Amino acid sequence: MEFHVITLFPEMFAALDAGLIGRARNQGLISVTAHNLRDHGLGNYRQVDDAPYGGGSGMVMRPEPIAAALDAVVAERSGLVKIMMTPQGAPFSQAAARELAMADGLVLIAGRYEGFDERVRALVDREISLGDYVLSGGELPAMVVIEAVARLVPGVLGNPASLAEESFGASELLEYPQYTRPEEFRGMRVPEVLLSGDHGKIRAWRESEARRRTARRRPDLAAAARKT
Ligand code: 9D3
Repeated sequence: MEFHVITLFPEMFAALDAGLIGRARNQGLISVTAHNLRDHGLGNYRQVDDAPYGGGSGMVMRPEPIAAALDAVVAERSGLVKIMMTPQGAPFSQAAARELAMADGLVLIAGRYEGFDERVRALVDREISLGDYVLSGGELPAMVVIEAVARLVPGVLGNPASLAEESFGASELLEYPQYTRPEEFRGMRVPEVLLSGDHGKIRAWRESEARRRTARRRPDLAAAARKT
């Protein structure tokens, strides 16, 4: 699967050289290419932004450089889903990641400044937000989307059992508490049931802990899980 990003800060995407995503790229399972929006900037100053019509503070991303960058990426490629990263987009979710993983590739547009010229919306297939908090641009959100989607590409996760287990959706429970060695750490002991070797009892304990924890911490998920 191909991931393309249109950004003023292509160097930020070096973060995706590391870890699972880096390995998947080296194996040729996915590719990640950051395209510098400045290369499509206007005039001698390669301008990509301008003052808002009607006045107001801050600068707005002009549509032409984004259109030119999108055209350059999409040329001679098919099956790419075009996505704008914006605080006004649909909240990102595991369900959205699953949908996007069916595409041949994604083109993510990461903005800076106060936002995009409204007409950029006409150039994309969808708009995604990471959630209701203020960031400085769309680069980190774009990386989050790439990581979440790339993990769903066959072969990227070494261990497909972990993929089967993590069917995280609107109607799933939080994870049960996990322990490893030592049996006692700073006076805190591993629950006796996990040392018992009774796999039926262990399964029941994990399920009830997952329910209890979800009810306390995520009543929204607990309500959704009750309906299934
Ligand atoms: C503080 C500025 N805001 C009010 C004028 C508007 C605003 C503009 C641009 C707020 C954030 C941004 C930059 N953010 C993104 O490009 C972004 C984002 C985010 O800030 N939060 C969650 N998801 C996303 S996706 C892209």
